[in-house]
Amino acid sequence: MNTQNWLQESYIRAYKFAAIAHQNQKMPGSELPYIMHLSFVSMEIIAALSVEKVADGDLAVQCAILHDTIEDTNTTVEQIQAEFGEAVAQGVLALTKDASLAKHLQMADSLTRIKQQPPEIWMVKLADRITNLQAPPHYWNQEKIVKYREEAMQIYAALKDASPFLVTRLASKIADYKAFINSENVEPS
Ligand SMILES: [Mn+2]
Repeated sequence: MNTQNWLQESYIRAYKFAAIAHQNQKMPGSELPYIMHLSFVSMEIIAALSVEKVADGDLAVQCAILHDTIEDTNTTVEQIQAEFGEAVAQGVLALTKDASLAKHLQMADSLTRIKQQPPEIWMVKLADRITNLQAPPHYWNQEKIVKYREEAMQIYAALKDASPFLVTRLASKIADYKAFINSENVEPS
C-alpha cells in the first residue's frame, strides 16, 4: 500500500474556504449546490492518489477543491496565496481561464499555463473534465455538446502524461459522452 500523502486537515481547510466562496452558487441547470462539483473533482483526485505516487498530495487535493474560486467567485489569487501558499495559488491561477481572451482561445491558453505547473495541477484539470462529462445541462444544444467533447479530447491530448489512472478514466468518459450526441445531426468523426 502507498502511504497517504495528503492530510484530512488540508482538505477540510480548503473545503470550508470553497464552501464560503461558492456559497449560493448552483450547479449549471440545477438547484444543487456548486460545492458538489468540487466534492466530485477532489474525490477523483483522492482515488488517483490512492494508486499513484505524486510529490505533493495536498497540492493536488487543495487545488481540486479551490480550482474554480478565482474563475467563478470574487476570490483573488492573493487571498489564496495568503491562505494556502504560493504553489496552490499558482496552480489555481493556471486552472483559471483568462476572460480577457476570445472564448475559443481560452482553453488552449489555460492548458499551456497548466503544463508549466507540476503534474498535480495537470491531474486537477483531468479530474475536472472527468467530473464534467456527465449528462449535459438541458439547455445545451448539439453543437455545444459536440464542442465540449472535442475540448475534452484536447485536454486528454495535452495532459495525458500526468496520470495513467485519470487518463484512462477520462478516455472512458469521452467514449460514454457520445451517447449525448444525436448522430442524425452530426458529422461522423
Ligand atoms: Mn471545475
